Amino acid sequence: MSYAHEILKNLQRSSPAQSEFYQAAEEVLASLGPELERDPRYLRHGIIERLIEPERQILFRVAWMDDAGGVHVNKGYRVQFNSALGPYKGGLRFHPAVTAGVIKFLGFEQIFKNALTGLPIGGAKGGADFDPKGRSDAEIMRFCQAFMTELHRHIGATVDVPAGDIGVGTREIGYLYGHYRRLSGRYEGTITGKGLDWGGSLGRKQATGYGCVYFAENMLNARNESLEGNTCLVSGAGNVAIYTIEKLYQLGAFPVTCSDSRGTIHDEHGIDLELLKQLKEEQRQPLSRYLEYHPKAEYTPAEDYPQGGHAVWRYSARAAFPCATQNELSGSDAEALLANGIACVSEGANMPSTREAVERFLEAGIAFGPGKAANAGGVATSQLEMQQNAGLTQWPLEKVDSHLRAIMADIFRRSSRTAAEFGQPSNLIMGANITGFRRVANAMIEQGLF
Ligand code: NDP
Ligand code: 2IT
Repeated sequence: MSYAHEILKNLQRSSPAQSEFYQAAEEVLASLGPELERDPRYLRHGIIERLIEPERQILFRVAWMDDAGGVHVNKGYRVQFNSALGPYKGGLRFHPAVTAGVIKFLGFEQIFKNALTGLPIGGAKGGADFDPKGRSDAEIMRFCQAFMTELHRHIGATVDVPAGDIGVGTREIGYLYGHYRRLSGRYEGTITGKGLDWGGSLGRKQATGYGCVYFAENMLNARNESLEGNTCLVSGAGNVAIYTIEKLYQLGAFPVTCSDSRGTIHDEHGIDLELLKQLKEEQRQPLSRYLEYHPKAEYTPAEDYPQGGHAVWRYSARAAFPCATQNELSGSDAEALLANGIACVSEGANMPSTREAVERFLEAGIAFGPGKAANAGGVATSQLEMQQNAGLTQWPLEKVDSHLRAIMADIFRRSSRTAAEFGQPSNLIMGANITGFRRVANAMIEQGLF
């Protein structure tokens, strides 16, 4: 049995029923093989065994009261995965499908993503199996306060710095940060994605989506192509999807789809971005209401996709941006995209493409940007927010955006260069995994065993 196989088998035995975590670990281990052969220090120092075991996992009860006085209990998580490169850093996800395995997959990916940014941040993730849908503002606030009542003792500006993810946007960050301040008595950069008047960074809200499009443009430019004038597919209708669509328009591309958990919109005239922001960002409405304003757009309900995923990938386009959730793009979706002439896939979400889909894209040799590279602009800009908080200052938007552009270009350049070292210049999965791994692994070796 190979070394990687043995590690994965042990993982399944010691951490049962965490399929998303195995999937993420398997993908990373599969691409590290040649690097582990090249440098025997990694095996000697037990780097892989240490990397796949979180440094600390916090699991806690979150008890809160709804507006009618009913008591609810949710599971809260913070997985502090690796701190070799800096304070733990990563988002919080509030979604009913959250489990320990989901948080571990996200935390594991975050280690390599954060390493790729070149900035001093370790990897972590957290969240709760709480469903914010249909809850009043007061209920959301009480939940966030209950969650922070436990979390606050484990975080700090140089210890662990949470941020948003699915179900955690500016509103939730506000309630979380407010309660953190109340409990700790400190006004410091312990959470990122804050409001612009109370410590937030200009450009953080837009950063993941913008960064994901910058990454696609880097990949296409290296192939003497660009996004300009091209039809694009976007899934999701949340923070990442909205600002992916905004940047696509700014670069002269033409996004025609978006989706939420209930269905998909295809608008051949291009997605109405202002309407999308109004419906999803401001009013938290179902996407189907788009049809009230654009009756000629096409709407496909999620029920038509009982295995998960959505209709987005059935349309024809040159570039695709999966920006909703994990495993939302299957092997057959990848085949449909390829048959329709897709040239570029840039992952705004974390692990949105299944194993089978990734294999199809690599075989076809299209420009494929894996999430840990393509969506790293969000966490990178979070780190810029930490820098601003530490310096008690706020940078102009142009400065943040020029840093973001440079970071995305640098991630692309370094990942491509590493992939080329191993004779596979267009395999950015291998390139990103090995580039991120080297930085963390070397820091772990140099800092001694723990
Ligand atoms: P949001 O909560 O703002 O939006 C998520 C969107 O995806 C919503 O439209 C939601 O639909 C849809 N969605 C969520 N779960 C499902 C599901 N199971 N099936 C179908 N649709 C679903 O989250 P973000 O935009 O912040 O996050 C999207 C992805 O990007 C996630 O994978 C996240 O980990 C990743 N990411 C986010 C970063 C950030 O800075 N926010 C940074 C890097 C990666 P509905 O509206 O119905 O809930
Ligand atoms: O997946 C991610 O990178 C995020 N949700 C953002 C993390 C962060 O700390 O900004």
